[in-house]
Order: sequence, then C-alpha cells, then structure tokens
Amino acid sequence: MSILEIRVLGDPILREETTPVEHVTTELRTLVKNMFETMYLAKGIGLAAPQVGRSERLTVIDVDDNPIVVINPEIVSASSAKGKAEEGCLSIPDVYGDVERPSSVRVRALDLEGRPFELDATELLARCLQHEIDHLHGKLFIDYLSVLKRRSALSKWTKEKDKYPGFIRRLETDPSRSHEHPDEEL
Ligand code: K1U
Ligand code: ZN
Repeated sequence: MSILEIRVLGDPILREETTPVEHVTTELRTLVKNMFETMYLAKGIGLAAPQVGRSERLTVIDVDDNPIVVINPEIVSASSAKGKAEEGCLSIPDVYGDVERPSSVRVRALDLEGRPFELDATELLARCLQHEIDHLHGKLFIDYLSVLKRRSALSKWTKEKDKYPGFIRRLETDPSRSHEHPDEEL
C-alpha cells in the first residue's frame, strides 16, 4: 500500500467535476486501499478522489470505525432540519469554519463490488458524506462561509499555503518526526 500526496487549495483539480466510475477495476481497488491508508495517516474521517489528484467519482469515509467506500454517490433526500458545526478539510490544513448543512441525508451509491446501496445518515456521518460529495463536484466547505468568514479563512490560508509547494501536501510517515512542523523538516 502507499501513502498518497494530498492536493491543497489552489490545485485546480479540487474545483473540477469528477467522472462517474463505470467499472470497478483492480486499479480502482488499489486506489481505494491507498486512500484509506492516507486518510488514516492524516487523521481524517473522509477523503475524496480529487484530494489525491484523481478524477473518479469516489470517496472513502470512516466515522466511528465503520469504513465505507462510496462510488458515484447521489443525495436522494435531505432533511429540512439543518445543523451548524465546525468543519476542516485535509486539503485546507489548519483552516476551520462553521457550516450549516441538512442534519440527515439518504445517499445512493455503489460499493466496491459495483453493487448499489442506500445509506441513511445522521450527525457526523451525514456531515462527512455531504462534505465528501461536495468534493466530487468541485465544492469546498469554505464556499458556504459568509463573505467575512470566508475572507478570514482565506487570509489564514494565505499564511499556510507556502508550506505546500506545487499545492502538494506530503504526509509524514516517520512517527518520530510527526510532531515536527512541516517547515522544520529538512
Ligand atoms: O474531506 C476531507 O477533507 C476530510 C475531512 C472531512 C470532514 C471534516 C469535518 C466535518 C466533516 C467532514 C476531515 O476528516 S478533516 C478532520 C476532521 O475535521 C475531523 C476528524 C475527526 C472527527 C471530526 C472531524
Ligand atoms: Zn475536504
């Protein structure tokens, strides 16, 4: 398995529409394994294909030790009840903001065998699914912030982004160095 590079804000792929998956190939299964490994190392609860430089409509999620592969997802219904909570993004490190979203959603997707399934999600899983499905349509959580909060988030990002030359975030795989700040690395 391999740890993948994570694309950060400014890389055009994060703003592109993805392409539906037509066949679940061996290469796609390897991508999924690598995405899970990368997500766990980054301490995320989700990771979408564009975040690792891929254009397939595919995301992996693990909320509460329940790994889920979500291929070609569609939100088939969303509650009118909404909730606001803080979100972060592995592609915009150290930037956070409160996002209001439907509290529960029903999602239809394909699994890694290419079989359709539906998932009713609430709380953090519902939020994570919506965040990841947004990634598959080129949308980021900062797009939901008010003008002032978005400006403040982007100003924080302006100070952070130089740590990621070429819009690439390389995760530290050596646990003895994981406490180090990226710009302290050799
Ligand atoms: O897609 C991503 O960038 C991953 C992102 C997903 C996400 C974060 C917050 C709310 C919904 C979806 C993350 O996993 S960032 C890590 C994080 O914020 C988090 C980690 C554990 C529990 C809760 C949030
Ligand atoms: Zn994200």
